[in-house]
Amino acid sequence: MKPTRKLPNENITMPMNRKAALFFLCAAALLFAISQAQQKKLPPDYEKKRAAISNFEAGVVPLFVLGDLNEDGVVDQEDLKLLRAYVAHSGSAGISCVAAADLDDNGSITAHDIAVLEEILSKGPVKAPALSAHARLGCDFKHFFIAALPQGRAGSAVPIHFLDPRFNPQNSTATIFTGPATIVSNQGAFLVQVAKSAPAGAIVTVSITLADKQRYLYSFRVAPAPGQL
Ligand SMILES: [Ca+2]
Ligand SMILES: [Ca+2]
Repeated sequence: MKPTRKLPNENITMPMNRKAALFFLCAAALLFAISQAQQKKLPPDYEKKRAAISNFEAGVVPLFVLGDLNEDGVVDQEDLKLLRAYVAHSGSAGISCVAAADLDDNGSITAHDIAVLEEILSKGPVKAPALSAHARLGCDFKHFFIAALPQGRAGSAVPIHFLDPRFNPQNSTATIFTGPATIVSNQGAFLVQVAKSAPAGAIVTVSITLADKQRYLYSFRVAPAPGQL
């Protein structure tokens, strides 16, 4: 075969460089894919927070911000856009907390949830988003920072725990917004004491203001006493 005119080292070095480049590209793509998967499913401190929750009272679950579909910490028009696309079946790209899309908490995501979010946003920026414990539709918990019991019986206590080391009962506050309950802080958590006389089905809403001044509302229903329907 007639040799082509090439630089003396081109035949030797270029294929190696190409191989090396290909190898690094593949490795980089793999690492990127892994890190993407980890970002989606497992935030860096996810396991640590999960472990913390397992040490709390039985039944304590992480809370998420209702309406914050992309878990960026704010409920805004971007979330509404994602919700509209989801309901129109145009995809769930950008949504990391599907449960946050169930604004009316009925277990499915429909046009009514869009109407609820539109109504919330029509009043201006959401200053005190609602926290929810009902993650049955799935949530990545990219930013989970607080955990609580989803409900409590009359006379019992509903603990609210911080998962973010920046926040604690000393630098944050929790007060009863509405409902038959009082609140105390105890060993790094807030305890919502449900009144003994609280009727089953009553709703208790707690206003939580974190050290960074961000305010949230957490509501739970008073559960029926054992034996009661
Ligand atoms: Ca958001
Ligand atoms: Ca719904």
